[in-house]
Amino acid sequence: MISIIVPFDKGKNYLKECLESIAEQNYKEIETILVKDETNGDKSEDISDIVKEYQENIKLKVITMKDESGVSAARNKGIIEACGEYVYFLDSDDYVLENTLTSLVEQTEDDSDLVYGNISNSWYKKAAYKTEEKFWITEINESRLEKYSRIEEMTVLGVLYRKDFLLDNDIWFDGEQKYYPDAEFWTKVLIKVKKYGCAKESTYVKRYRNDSVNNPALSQIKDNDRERQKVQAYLNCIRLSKDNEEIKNHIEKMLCDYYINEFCKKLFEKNKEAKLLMMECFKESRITDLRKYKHNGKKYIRYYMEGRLKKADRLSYAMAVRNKIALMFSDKKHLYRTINLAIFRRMNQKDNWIVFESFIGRNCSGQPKYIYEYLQKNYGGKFKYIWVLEDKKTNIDGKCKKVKRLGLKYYYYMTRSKYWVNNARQPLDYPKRDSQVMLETWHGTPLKKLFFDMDDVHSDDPNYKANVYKQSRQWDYLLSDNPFSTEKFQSCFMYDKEKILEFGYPANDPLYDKNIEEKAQTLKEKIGIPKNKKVLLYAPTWRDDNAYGDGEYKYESALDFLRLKQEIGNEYVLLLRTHYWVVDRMELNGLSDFVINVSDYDDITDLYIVSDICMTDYSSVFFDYANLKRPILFFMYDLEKYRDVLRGFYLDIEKDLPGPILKTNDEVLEAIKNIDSVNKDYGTKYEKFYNRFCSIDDGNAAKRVCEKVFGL
Ligand code: C2G
Repeated sequence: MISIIVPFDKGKNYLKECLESIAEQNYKEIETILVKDETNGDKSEDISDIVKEYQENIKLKVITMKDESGVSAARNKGIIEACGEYVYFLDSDDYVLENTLTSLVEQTEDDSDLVYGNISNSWYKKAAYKTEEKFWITEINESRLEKYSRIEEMTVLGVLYRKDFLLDNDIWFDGEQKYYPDAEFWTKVLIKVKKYGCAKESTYVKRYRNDSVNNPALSQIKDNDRERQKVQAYLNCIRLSKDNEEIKNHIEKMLCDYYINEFCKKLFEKNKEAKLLMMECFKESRITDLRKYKHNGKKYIRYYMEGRLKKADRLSYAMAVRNKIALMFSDKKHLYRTINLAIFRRMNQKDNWIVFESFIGRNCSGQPKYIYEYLQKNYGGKFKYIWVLEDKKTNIDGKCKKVKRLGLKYYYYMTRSKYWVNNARQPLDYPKRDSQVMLETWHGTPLKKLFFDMDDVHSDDPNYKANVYKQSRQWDYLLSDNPFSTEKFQSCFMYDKEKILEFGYPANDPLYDKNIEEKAQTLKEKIGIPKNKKVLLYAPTWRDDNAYGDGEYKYESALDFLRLKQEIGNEYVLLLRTHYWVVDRMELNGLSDFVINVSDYDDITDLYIVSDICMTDYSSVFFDYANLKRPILFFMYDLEKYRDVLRGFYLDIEKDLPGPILKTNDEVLEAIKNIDSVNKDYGTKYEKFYNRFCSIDDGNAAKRVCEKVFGL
């Protein structure tokens, strides 16, 4: 029998996936020992429902720890409780693929001490696991050691241990080690192991955690003692391996690399205890060959071998100053930031300066545009208006200063202006002054789950949640269009309700303009829409998992433009509006008199005004468009994937949407051709939807916002 040892402190969702993966194992002769940290008493997470669900089929036994905590203590307890011939460590935030245990067991022989398998890393839950993720086989001979370049890579996971091998050799986890318990345990194993096997079909999936704010992994916890513990782990491994030349050499090599490349950075700021331990490491390791290290590396090692810690501090300080200067001149961004901090920050702040930015400077649109226009019209010269843009040629009505995003002038105006009005996230590391006021208007009512409400993050940046947390702490106000958004923004941004302005969206003000019909005619001419044609606006959103790189997404849709042209081209033109993250620009061969590509048109509000039907997928555009009470269609050709893997929704889409969900081109055409009956069918739902999401918008949102934020 195999005893699977699962330490748990928090993270119920992860735990469920983990236990589910045990239940799905082909191999059934198992027991599962869940060691639960309850040192927090009542505050510890209640997992009784999960325990109940899995109790029977994976023979789940729960042991609680009330006085001790940490992975080391939990695993040791698990070993003591284990009844199986073999033990297998599985962390509660990880999972195993179906054949993992069977293939490990198949490779055991009577006298083998252990069998090791593959370890793979993934950001995703099991349903979305991709086999192309980083993958390595954990060999335990010399070549396995070669694979480790850092002590934190040494892992006890993915391995089936014969329990008696551990007990006979007195191999336990060090209870003192909170962050790096695996290194010592694994060093002991490597020293003692005699016979082992390898199971190529076994896969342990180590899951990265994407929410370091609420649920940090051990490696993400910020703790001043972390570095000391790491050096202690090195020291213990060096001591343990003193009679095994090969293991000792490898650990010393890792130690030197870590010491030179990481530890010696800002040595002068380091904890004394960690430095003394590091000195101890060098004393015990007796490294003789320093030839492979560069000049300063050699010096650093010598100083610590000779106990001259002050000298090493001084060298580290000189290197830090040199690196800072080099960085400043190697990269404009650093230079500007330094000038900003050294010069602009010392200048006084201008109380009537306002910086506007929409969609990271890509255009002049959204709430910032309409707040700007309201102020220009009603308060003209009272303020100085600054627009942040990627392209300074962007057309903006009224007198304003245009500055290039992230250029030197950008820093100048950002630092000196009292107000910032934005509709996306500001640069992560922007040093905002306490006296500045930031109005985050955001850009839509969310259908798809955002930030802290998402389970997995499939877009590029794994630090998404931690970043948005940092950014949203700088917002003084967050604008909301309806009570629903107010509720969701509190959870998705972890944001205070008191700072949310539920005032409606300024960008929807023009949708209540009495002269909207005339405006539509003027805009149609400007865009080049033939007078005799009706307009279908197609405005889908982006796909998190389909990108060229950071913030550069691919166009993806199953919409068949040619077929649409053939069947409805006489009556309609189609305005193709890709999302602002999407960089692909479609070839429209043979479609020029049917499709007008308006992806680069500044303001989507104008496009709403000229359209007779709006078709989207999961984008928030329909919440705004619904203010017009015109028909809305939802082309959700990839609904299952988008809902179950990529994002998930805040609404019950079958019940709440104000239009039909269409999955094929046939269904799209059918709906467009019968748009009057679609209107009829969705009349009641539409009205309910309008009352729930659009009832605050009335054409005066900009006024309300300006009066509150600028004290007018
Ligand atoms: N947008 C656009 N063209 C599109 C899609 C969106 O101009 N084809 C603009 C609209 O102003 C829309 C906003 O970008 O309201 C947000 O678009 P979403 O597709 O919803 O995507 P995202 O930028 O991820 O915003 O809470 C807001 C959203 O749910 C998240």
